[in-house]
Amino acid sequence: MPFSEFSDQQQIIDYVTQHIDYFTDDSTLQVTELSDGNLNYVYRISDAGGNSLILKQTPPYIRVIGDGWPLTQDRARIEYNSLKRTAERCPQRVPKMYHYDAEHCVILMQDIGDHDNLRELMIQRVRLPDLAAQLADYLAVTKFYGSGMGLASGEHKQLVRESQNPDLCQIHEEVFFLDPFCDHERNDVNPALRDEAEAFWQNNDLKREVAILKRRYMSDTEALLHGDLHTGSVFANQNSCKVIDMEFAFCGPAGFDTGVLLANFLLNYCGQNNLPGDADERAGYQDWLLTTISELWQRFSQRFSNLMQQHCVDPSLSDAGYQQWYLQQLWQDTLGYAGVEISRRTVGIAHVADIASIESETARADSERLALKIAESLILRRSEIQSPAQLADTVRQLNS
Ligand code: SR1
Ligand code: MG
Repeated sequence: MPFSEFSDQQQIIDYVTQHIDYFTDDSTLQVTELSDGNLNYVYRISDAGGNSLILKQTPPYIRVIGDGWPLTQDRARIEYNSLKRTAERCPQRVPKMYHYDAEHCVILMQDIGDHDNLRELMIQRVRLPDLAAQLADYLAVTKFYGSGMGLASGEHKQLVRESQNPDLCQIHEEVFFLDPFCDHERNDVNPALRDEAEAFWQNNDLKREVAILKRRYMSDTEALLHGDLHTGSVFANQNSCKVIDMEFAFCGPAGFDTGVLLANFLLNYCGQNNLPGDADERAGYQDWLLTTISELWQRFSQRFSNLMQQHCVDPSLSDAGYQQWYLQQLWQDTLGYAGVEISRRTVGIAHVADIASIESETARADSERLALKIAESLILRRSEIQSPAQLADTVRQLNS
């Protein structure tokens, strides 16, 4: 019988103690529900001695909606495979996995409670000196070794097959590439932004470019993606960062992951115009965000370039001119998908706290207006904006 959900805390404790030998004293175990994403249940199980782990349970529906919106439990397998593959190449960037149970759609993993959600850290304007280097390395290694450059052809084809994730991809095909570019009933539009949203929906050049990006998203199996790499999927502290929530993973265009991440830095930039706090401090943080994007891209492209030069398994993809072209193309894809992510987080169904937490409707619309202008520029001008420096100039100009 398909597993639905644990009915009480004792069932969770029994599950953990029956499946792994992690706690020395089972008598003091406590369960705290942490679920804050849309899709799954997440619990922390801890003992009196300060030991703890996380149980993630994937129900056959979207958690925040309930069984009125069924959703495949195969997403637990997708997440498990992706976590496992990431751990093989970048063990520091993911929580350790202790147990996977395909039948019950449960993953037991390391508690990363000594890290905080990156979105929350950015809203509080916390600067993380090693973040760019850590994420650049994670992105370069996972994209390279999840592609036909780092994997033999047959292995890559096998990866493409085992990473088919049609139901979750369909959700993103709709909420990323359809809804934000038309007056869709699922959209959540600030009434104070209505005029700009209407104009956005009438931009046919934009729709054409989004269709081009969508076709690539739907048909290009270039590399194994995280698939939803926003700042809520990253946990960080001053020394470390970890990436979680891989249920949207599939083989798609590498620039989708880099783009979604970069977009969330820019969404925070837009929010900083109207979040509470000292204006100089907020402007200083906006500079830090643009510098961090630049450092992230420089480090990512350098690392990716080294991997291509030294570890490419396919001689026909080792040509230096091709590799240079590839990275430039990847930058353009990054900008395009960043524009799409910014669009969907501004006028689509799933907003982000960097802007949504701004209480005043008019102040929030001010940040959203900037977000839409940046989104439009990134999508339409992605081949003109050739470097992070040009991106920073573009963003600053739009914000002036
Ligand atoms: C139904 S909206 C799907 C989104 O929810 C999560 O917040 C993910 O970001 C996903 O894109
Ligand atoms: Mg998520």
